[in-house]
Amino acid sequence: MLIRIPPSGTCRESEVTTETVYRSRRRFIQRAAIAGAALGLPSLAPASEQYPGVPDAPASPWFVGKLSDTRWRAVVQEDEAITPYGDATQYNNFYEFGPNKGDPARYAGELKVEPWTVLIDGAVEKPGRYSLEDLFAEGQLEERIYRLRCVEAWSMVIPWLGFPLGDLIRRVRPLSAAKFVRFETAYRPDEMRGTRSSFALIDWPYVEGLRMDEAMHPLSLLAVGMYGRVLPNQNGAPLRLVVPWKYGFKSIKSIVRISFVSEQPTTTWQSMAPEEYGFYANVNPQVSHPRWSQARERRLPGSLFRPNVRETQLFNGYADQVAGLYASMDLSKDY
Ligand SMILES: Nc1nc2c(c(=O)[nH]1)N[C@H]1C(S)=C(S)[C@@H](COP(=O)(O)O)O[C@H]1N2
Ligand SMILES: [Mo]
Repeated sequence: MLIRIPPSGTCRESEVTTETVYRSRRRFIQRAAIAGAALGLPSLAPASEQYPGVPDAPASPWFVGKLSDTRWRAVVQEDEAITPYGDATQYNNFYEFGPNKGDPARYAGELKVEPWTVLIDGAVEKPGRYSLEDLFAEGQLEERIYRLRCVEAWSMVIPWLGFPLGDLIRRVRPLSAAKFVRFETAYRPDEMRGTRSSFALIDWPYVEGLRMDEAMHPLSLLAVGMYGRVLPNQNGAPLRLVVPWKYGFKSIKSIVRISFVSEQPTTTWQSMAPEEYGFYANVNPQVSHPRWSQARERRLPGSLFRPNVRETQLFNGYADQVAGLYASMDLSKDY
């Protein structure tokens, strides 16, 4: 395994993508695009060539514009196969559309993802209701190939397309009172049939949160796409969080609100079963869930006869990058 982001303890964030590298890369891409156009060549491999068989999807002009200037494969798991698109889009957790793994694929199409706005509020200099286009006006799309480890002990490897969360946070300028970031999913009973059931135990909207330093970490991503295209609705269109060193439930989908707050937010799973799901939810093979071990995981796709089981890694394999965030914490207490 190789991750091209150096350990957080030993590098400054500026080394990850310095402004000059970023600008010269953009210039290079622009020049390549112009040269390619002159020769009648495509400037960059289109998404459909990188991911053959993945269906194209209609996308807004701003997304298409960003896609043409994507930093492909910015973070890569060199020796782990990408989960087939079919598995990543048909085996989902998105309780707003129902409790079964197939429900999101079946029903998430009922969610209207355009137009979409995100409310930025709380302790921040530039609060407001932003379109995605405004939110990421200055951002360059990056492809990040990350493991996703669900607390239910299955995992996938997904090529996300998104923007570093830290860049957005810097742009809206949190005030010093901001210690945590709180995220909220859309709550639209008319479009989300899972929220209409009176049997659902969840108190909607779905809420998640990160400590400010976790949110600023270069691995934290706001995804708008995957497999070279826009996010399918079942995966959290049009905007979802991806925090690869934490259990999947932290990676909140279909975000409509991002709040800068001074207290640790009450999050959905933690409030439902605090002994089972913590606020931190860092992937940890040594801290069992009360009802099952977290030492191993089923990498999808698998089959009854070949379950494809592997050892779960501390921080989902991203310990070199993120362990420093938790140096003074007892991970068995702050699970
Ligand atoms: N709003 C919302 N976000 C959510 C969930 C959910 O039920 N509602 N499920 C979480 C869980 S438990 C997991 S494992 C991941 C699954 O993401 P995927 O379906 O894209 O693989 O989404 C997370 N984000
Ligand atoms: Mo999950």
